[in-house]
Amino acid sequence: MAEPQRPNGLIANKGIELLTWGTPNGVKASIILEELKEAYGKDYTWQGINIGQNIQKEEWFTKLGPNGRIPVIVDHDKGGFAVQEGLAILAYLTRHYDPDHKFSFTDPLDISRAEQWMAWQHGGLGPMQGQANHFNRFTKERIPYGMQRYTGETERLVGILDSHLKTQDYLVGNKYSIADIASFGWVNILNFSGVDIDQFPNLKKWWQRINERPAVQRGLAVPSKGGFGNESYKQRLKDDSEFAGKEKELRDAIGKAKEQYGYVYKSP
Ligand SMILES: N[C@@H](CCC(=O)N[C@@H](CS)C(=O)NCC(=O)O)C(=O)O
Repeated sequence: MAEPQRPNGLIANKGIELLTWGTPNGVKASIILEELKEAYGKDYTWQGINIGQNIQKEEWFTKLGPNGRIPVIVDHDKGGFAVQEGLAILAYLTRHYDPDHKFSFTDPLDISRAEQWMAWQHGGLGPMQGQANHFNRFTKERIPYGMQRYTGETERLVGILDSHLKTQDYLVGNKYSIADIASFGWVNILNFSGVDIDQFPNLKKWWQRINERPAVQRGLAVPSKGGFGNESYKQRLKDDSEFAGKEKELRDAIGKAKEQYGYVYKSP
């Protein structure tokens, strides 16, 4: 099959165009767009922006998303209005294209509750779990302090979600909404980040509940299905002994780093 052409500009002239990659932040946008498509028949166009090739740093892209990161949406029906940042994308899309509030709220207090969880995801879970991935997997040398600091912070933060979900199925108003979508992509790769989702039973049930939704599965497959979700990660541990060996070695290294710095799990 021929390689898709490297994106170098927008390709649609109506509706929403999504510029994205299959990452925990990227899937926030593709999941809500798939939900809106299923609920209201609202179609959208997407382009895969391979972040490994730094397409998100090119001028045509940063004119739309000045931060040079995915996801970004462009609304061709609103004069080419561009939106960057997951929270702003989730809020924009539901404000304009969720008239029945299937994934959003009308009560000002619920709107505030949703904003609080989404702000928490942007300021806490995303950055901390992102650094856990960085220190556990992407640095050339292993730095035990960073490994235990960020893996520990990720545990502390998902512990907060787990306690909140003890008495309710979803984060706000007991209804699946953009507040859940904001954190789902990160929780979906918790095992990859060095934290076992099985430690958090309420969170695990929430993750399963959301993961079962057909629109979520379709959203996770834009631009292509990734292999880092908790399900595929666990399956690979069973099927691939070399992978399982490397992962055990990483888990042991995280455990040792925690011991070295006297880390004790505590949430909040
Ligand atoms: N807070 C932003 C973060 C966006 C972000 O960090 N995107 C990452 C992928 S998950 C990215 O584009 N990384 C590529 C880069 O840093 O150049 C959001 O939630 O949308």
